[in-house]
Amino acid sequence: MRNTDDAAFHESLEELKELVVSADAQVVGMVTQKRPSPDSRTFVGTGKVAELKDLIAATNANLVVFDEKLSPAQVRNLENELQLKVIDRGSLILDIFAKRAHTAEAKIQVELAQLQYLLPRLTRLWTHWSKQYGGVGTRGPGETQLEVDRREAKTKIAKLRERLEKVSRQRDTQRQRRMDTYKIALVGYTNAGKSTLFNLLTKAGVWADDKLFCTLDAVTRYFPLGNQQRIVISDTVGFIKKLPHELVASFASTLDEVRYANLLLVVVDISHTNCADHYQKTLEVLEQIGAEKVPRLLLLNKSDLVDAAGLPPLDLNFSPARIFVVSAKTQAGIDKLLNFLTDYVDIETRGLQRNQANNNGEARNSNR
Ligand SMILES: Nc1nc2c(ncn2[C@@H]2O[C@H](COP(=O)(O)OP(=O)(O)OP(=O)(O)O)[C@@H](O)[C@H]2O)c(=O)[nH]1
Ligand SMILES: [Mg+2]
Repeated sequence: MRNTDDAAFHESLEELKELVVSADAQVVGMVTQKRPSPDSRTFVGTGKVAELKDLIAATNANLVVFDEKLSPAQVRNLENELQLKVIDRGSLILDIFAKRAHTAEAKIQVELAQLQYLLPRLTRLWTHWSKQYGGVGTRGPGETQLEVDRREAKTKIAKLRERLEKVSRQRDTQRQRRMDTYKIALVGYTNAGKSTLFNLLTKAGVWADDKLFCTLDAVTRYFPLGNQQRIVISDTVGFIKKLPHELVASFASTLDEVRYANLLLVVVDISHTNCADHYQKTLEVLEQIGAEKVPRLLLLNKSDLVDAAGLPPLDLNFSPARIFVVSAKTQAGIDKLLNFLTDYVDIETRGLQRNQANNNGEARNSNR
């Protein structure tokens, strides 16, 4: 709430609304405040807290969500004053992740992030609230764990880290086995259309929906392309602004699919008013996870919803030959993309095989 850039401020709130809906809650009212710096006790000022109280009474709200990160003390103070559960954007995102986590790995990752991010922000109110309302902001694999004594949390965190490392090692082994396989990963902002494209390209039935964070687990499938036998493609978790760093850290092993890919297909929803912003955020996360050097193509998706010809260029530094205007819905532009990919991967895999042959040769020579 302290953003001075008006447009970004409102866009962020619009996105928060989408997040609330994706967590199966409903928005009944909104309060904004601009001030040079947040109040250390209650984030917003005293007047705003009073305004919030009135709004809560008028709308019968049972949860307040803040768009910015709150300190554990601010959560406590706000809950005391409002007598209502208070969560921040990070907790809300965690909640959506918790709901969508299906594989063992995703569950451990969410649980770890919950213990690190949520535990310090939980108050006595939450147990009661969680039972009564199903607990947006506190449910998920770590729900029962969150009732543990805070002193036990450290031990739990250490145990979860250990389990995650084990899973990560298994992934490494699988990846080693796939060394001679060409790996493509779909990446991009949440709701860009990655899973829809993935399904179209692989005929897999991965869940795609107009909700944020449908996909949590990286799904990898063989990708039939030309005469190539050994290509896999992965669908991955979407990115978003103000993602709690605890969550990015926990999902590091899933995001390895991106880091170790041979080619990234960066998907952008060009029909979205904030697509340039989403694209920037995607580039930032790619850098954050050490994937900035992986070669990429740019897919401008949902072209059926806009006049793509009239759009300003998204990235002037990007080679136009590597930008594809597509629609996963109408399949426009997909043939052109597939033709390009077939040739590109063909050349690249020949390069890979040459490198591998050289490496093998060197190994033989050094063994002499
Ligand atoms: N009109 C139109 N809608 C699309 C297109 N591609 C995807 N969608 C819709 O956009 C929504 C999001 O698609 P997903 O494929 O789930 O997006 P995602 O990037 O996988 O999202 P997360 O997994 O949440 O990160 C769905 O409702 C899709 O039907 C497209 O080319 N045109
Ligand atoms: Mg998806």
